[in-house]
Amino acid sequence: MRFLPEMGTAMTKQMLRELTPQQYLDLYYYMRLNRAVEDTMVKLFRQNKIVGGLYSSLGQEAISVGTCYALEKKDWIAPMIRNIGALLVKGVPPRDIFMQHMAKYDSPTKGRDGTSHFGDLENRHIVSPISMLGDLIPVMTGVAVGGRYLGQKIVTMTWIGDGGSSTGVFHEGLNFAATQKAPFVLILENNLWAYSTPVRRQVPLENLADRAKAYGIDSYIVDGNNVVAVFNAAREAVERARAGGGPILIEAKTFRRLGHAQHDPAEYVPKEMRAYWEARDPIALYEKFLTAEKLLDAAGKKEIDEKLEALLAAEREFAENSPMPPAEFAEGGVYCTGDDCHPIRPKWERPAGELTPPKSSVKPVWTVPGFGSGKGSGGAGAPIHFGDTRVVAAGAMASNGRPGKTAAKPNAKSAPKKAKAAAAGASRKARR
Ligand SMILES: Cc1ncc(C[n+]2csc(CCOP(=O)(O)OP(=O)(O)O)c2C)c(N)n1
Ligand SMILES: [Mg+2]
Repeated sequence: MRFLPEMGTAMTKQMLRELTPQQYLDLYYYMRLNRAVEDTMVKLFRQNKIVGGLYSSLGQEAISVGTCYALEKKDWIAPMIRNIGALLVKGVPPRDIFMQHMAKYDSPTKGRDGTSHFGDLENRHIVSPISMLGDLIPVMTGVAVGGRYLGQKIVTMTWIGDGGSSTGVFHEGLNFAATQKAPFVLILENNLWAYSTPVRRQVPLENLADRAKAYGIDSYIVDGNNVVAVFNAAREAVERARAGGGPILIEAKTFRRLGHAQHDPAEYVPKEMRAYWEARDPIALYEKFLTAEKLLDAAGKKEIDEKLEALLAAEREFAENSPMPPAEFAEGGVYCTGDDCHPIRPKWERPAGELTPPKSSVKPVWTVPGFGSGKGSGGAGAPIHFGDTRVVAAGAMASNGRPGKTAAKPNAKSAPKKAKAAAAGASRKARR
């Protein structure tokens, strides 16, 4: 495990990899945008214009923004409820987020969803959130492995909470990602609470990054309220994953400043705890840093304030003016209806040579006889298709463990008992 900048350490440029002035300011802009979008939605919620639940990433903006900013355009994300910042970095316009929560007709799901269950597979490479905590880990591992299969050199990323890291699928997914050496980065946002359960009451670990040890993968611990530290950790993890180093877990330590959602006043949170974290607001901390480093002055800040104000007023107006969907619309688009819904096709047809060493970045630990000799649905050679591989009778196995020339399919039902016993003995021998 590697420890990046300690919690509470003051930010200095020296301890971090240098960023360009534009990168420093982008991180600031996106955190401000993240907060402004959520502030606007709180207003809409209080006016009863938000249809579903409203969650908040107040105080956690540095995590969504700093991690997603480390990705390239072609990379894939799957955000959860507190990752609106990641959507914004990926280029989702605020109006889509507003309309989605207001269930408006022009929203990405055409008013069928009242929160953030939407993605963009075509352009921005966003997989929709899955409410069952942890399920996105195997899904994004699949996307990562799929991208490698297609030679795309992509990295995938998703986020999980301290509570979500105790689900079974978190462990199954991370184990799967580790064994597959998937180019996948998992961000564990430890905000100390899962609903009203403090992290200490649900997991006996000081550092949730330790979960990575069980799967033999590397992990980082980072101050989740320090956007540059988060970005640097994510950038390093993304580079390593892209280079074939396998998945990496980043634990970002932070605090959930509001309740689980708007309905929850979070009175169970000790006052001193809240006060401690409020004093470590990621945007206020970063503003101080930018000012001290002369990257932002009063005029620059005013410019960003005005830009955000104008943008959000226009986006909110658009969203409010969008109609509600017609009632009869509710019954459509519930299930995939084929090409008009989901015109994406699996791309199986690649020659085995492209997928096996030395071209493949994964070393095989064993080989399958007949691998690559099967037929794909289109009739061409299918490199991963075991159905057409000749089944080798144990007796036909040559002493080197490879199939002999006259392989025949064994028929368990009709084979005489004696022959079956001999075959079983031979296969035990072959295994030895
Ligand atoms: C598998 C599963 N179990 C329970 C829930 C209900 N649920 C939704 S959010 C939540 C708390 C999550 O806490 P945490 O993972 O720490 O994320 P945070 O809300 O703090 O960001 C729970 C229990 C769920 N969505 N999925
Ligand atoms: Mg939590």
